[in-house]
Amino acid sequence: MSQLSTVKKFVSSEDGEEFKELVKKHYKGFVHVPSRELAPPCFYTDAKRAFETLRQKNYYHYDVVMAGGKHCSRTFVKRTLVGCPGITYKYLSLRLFAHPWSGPDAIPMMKSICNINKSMIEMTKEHTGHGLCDYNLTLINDMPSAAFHSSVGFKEEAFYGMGKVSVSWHADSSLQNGSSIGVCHFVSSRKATPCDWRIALRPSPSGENGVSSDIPPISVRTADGDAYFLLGSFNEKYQHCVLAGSSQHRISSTHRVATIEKDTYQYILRRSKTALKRLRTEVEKDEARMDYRVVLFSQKVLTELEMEWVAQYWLQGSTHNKLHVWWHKPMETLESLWENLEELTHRVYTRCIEASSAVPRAVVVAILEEFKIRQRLRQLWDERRADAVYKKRMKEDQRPIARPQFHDRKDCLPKSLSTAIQMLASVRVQKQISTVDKTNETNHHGVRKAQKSSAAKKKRPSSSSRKKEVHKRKRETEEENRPLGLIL
Ligand SMILES: O=C(O)CCC(=O)C(=O)O
Repeated sequence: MSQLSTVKKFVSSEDGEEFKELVKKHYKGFVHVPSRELAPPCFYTDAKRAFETLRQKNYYHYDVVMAGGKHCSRTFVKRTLVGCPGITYKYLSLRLFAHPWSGPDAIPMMKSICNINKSMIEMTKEHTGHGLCDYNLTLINDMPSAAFHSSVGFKEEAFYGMGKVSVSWHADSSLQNGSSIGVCHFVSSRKATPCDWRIALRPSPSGENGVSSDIPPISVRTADGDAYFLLGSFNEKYQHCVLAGSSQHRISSTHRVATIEKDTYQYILRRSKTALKRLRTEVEKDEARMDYRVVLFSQKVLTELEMEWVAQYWLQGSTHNKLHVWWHKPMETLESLWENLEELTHRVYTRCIEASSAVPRAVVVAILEEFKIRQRLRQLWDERRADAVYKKRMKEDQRPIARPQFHDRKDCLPKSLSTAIQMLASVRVQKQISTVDKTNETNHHGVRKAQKSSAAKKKRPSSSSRKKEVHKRKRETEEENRPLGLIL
């Protein structure tokens, strides 16, 4: 069967009434505004100039992302992120670090993007059903035309035969529920050739959120300087894609309300400082009084700090670091917190090995389990950094740098935790055996006592002491397995 016979129908903005009806009926929340209707009047010139300046100053870079968290690939578009100071944005397993658009250290070029953002917020608010729209960042895309990419080749849109795809079907991730997305876009020249870049929309194929996947997709032709909005929860119900124009390159600025719960410098700084303070107090205690919950919490934070922040930042190479001037001090602070946490972890580990009989079993279990997780993640990070895509498709200054750095010192743990894991596992087994021994002793005494009393009272011994012991073990195991959320 030929591919064309399997493609489904789509409706284009050039289809007139049919298109208008379909949008009105089934694409509520999608609004396309031509550039002449956008206020303020200087918006077009200011925004176009700002995004073009970023391009001239080489702020846009390709990303290496991991679709489905597995396969590494380079994006077709170059990107940069601008937003509130300290904000980051995670998509396809990659954390992007924003250039700040406000605050004392924001550079004028980024401040002008903050003004564009304010206008985008005002424009969004003009529409009913806009939901949350206090955009806290914009992901700016620099997109080559289909002509530019003829050597590599854009893929054809596979489902509806819509043409060359610049950004394939997706819904934006890491956004606050019910929040809008505002997009403005510009192409390289206005008059010579009409802009033939299009965006396309379709209901989420999963059919979740109550929109039937039978509704035909739409493709919308957009002109230079136009904006479009996906209002309220539209992004949660529909997918969008970008169809490449034939000859002009395009820059789009996509304003979003990103989640901030776990994605800001302020968050990880606060969390790392808390973990450090709590773990320090714990390490200074007598071994027997160490609280496994504090140990577990601090280990989870250490893993998060290492994998989600330090490794993510340095994955993007030396030029990424050079450009992200605002992040230099924060990253230095985070790496030094990581080192302090590692040192204290080393002390807890040493106690587990050297004073194993005094350390509570739950502490050994907590540290062992988190070491296993960290060991696995370190392997995965090494594999990710070594992926062939970097050599094949990224310049040297955009290839990963392996950080954090591990020191070959006595007071530090090595990068590979395999020996530590083995040692902790054997301590856990010893502790298991001694618990069983103690239990047997108790049972033995219990039985002897019961036998005596049985002899005296001619009655079967009660099983309550054994039941109590079983309950005690069950409670201990439950405590060990308690989700971390409960103790934070
Ligand atoms: O450029 C556009 O219009 C949208 C880009 C997009 O879908 C994205 O950046 O996720």
